Amino acid sequence: MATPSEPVGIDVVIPAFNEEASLPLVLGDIPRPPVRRIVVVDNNSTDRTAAVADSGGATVVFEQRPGYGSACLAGLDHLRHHDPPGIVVFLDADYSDHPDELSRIVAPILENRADLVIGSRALGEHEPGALLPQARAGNLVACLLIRLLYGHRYTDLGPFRAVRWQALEKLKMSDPDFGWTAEMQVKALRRGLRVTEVAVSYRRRIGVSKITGTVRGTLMAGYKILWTVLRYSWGGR
Ligand SMILES: Nc1nc2c(ncn2[C@@H]2O[C@H](COP(=O)(O)OP(=O)(O)OP(=O)(O)O)[C@@H](O)[C@H]2O)c(=O)[nH]1
Ligand SMILES: [Mg+2]
Repeated sequence: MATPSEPVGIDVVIPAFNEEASLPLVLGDIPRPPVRRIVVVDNNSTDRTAAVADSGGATVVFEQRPGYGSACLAGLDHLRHHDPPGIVVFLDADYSDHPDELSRIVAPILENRADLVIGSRALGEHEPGALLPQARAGNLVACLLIRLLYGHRYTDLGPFRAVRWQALEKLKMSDPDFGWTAEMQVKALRRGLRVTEVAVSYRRRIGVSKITGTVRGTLMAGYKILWTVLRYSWGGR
C-alpha cells in the first residue's frame, strides 16, 4: 500500500473531555520530533483542557457533538484541511497510555510492514487496577468475536494506535462514540490493510473516568462495540 513518495510526517490526535490534570503530562511525554503536530480535540470541556492543550504546544480543535468518535472525526477533519500527515497516532488524554512509547507504535509503518498498528495493553505491562475487569472482559469478548467473524486474532481494542493516513482515509470512519476503535480494526480487515500489534504499557488514569469506570459507559461501550463488530461482518456500512 505504501509508496516511497508518501509523506512521513507524524501527527497525533487526542480526544479530550475535562482532562486538565492529565493533559500536560501527556503532551510533555510525546516525543517531538518525530511528532510534527498534536491536535487536541476538546469536546465541550468545562475545565481548562483547551488552555493547557494550547500552552502544551497543541493545536486545539473544538467539537460540540459529544462522544469519543466525534472528537476523533473532528481531529481528522482538521488534519485533512491543514497539510495531512503521513501517519496519524491516536492517544487518550488521561495519561493511561505511555506517549514515550510512540516510536514502538509507528515503527511497523515506517518500516513498511503495516498500515495499522494497535498498541496492545494485553501484551504489555499494566499497572494493577489500570485495566478494569470490565474492560478486560469486553476486550476479550470483542476480540473473540472478531476472530470468529473475520478470522484475525487481535488481543486488544486499545486506544493508542498508529495508522497510515491514506489507509485511514479509505476506511471512511464514522462512529461517533464507543464503536470507534472496533470500527477501525474490523474495517481494516475488511479492506485488506496490513494490521499488526505491539505491546504497550498502561497505567491508572489521572482524573475522572468517562467510559469504562462508569456503569453507563461500560454498558454503552460493550453494546456498541459488539454491534460494530457484527454489522461490518455482514458488509454493513
Ligand atoms: N472529546 C471527547 N473525549 C472523550 C469523550 N469521552 C471520553 N473522552 C476522552 O476519551 C479518552 C478515553 O476516555 P476514558 O474516560 O479514559 O475512558 P476509558 O479509558 O475507557 O476509562 P478509564 O479506564 O476510566 O480510563 C479520554 O482521553 C477522554 O478524555 C467525549 O465525549 N469527548
Ligand atoms: Mg482511559
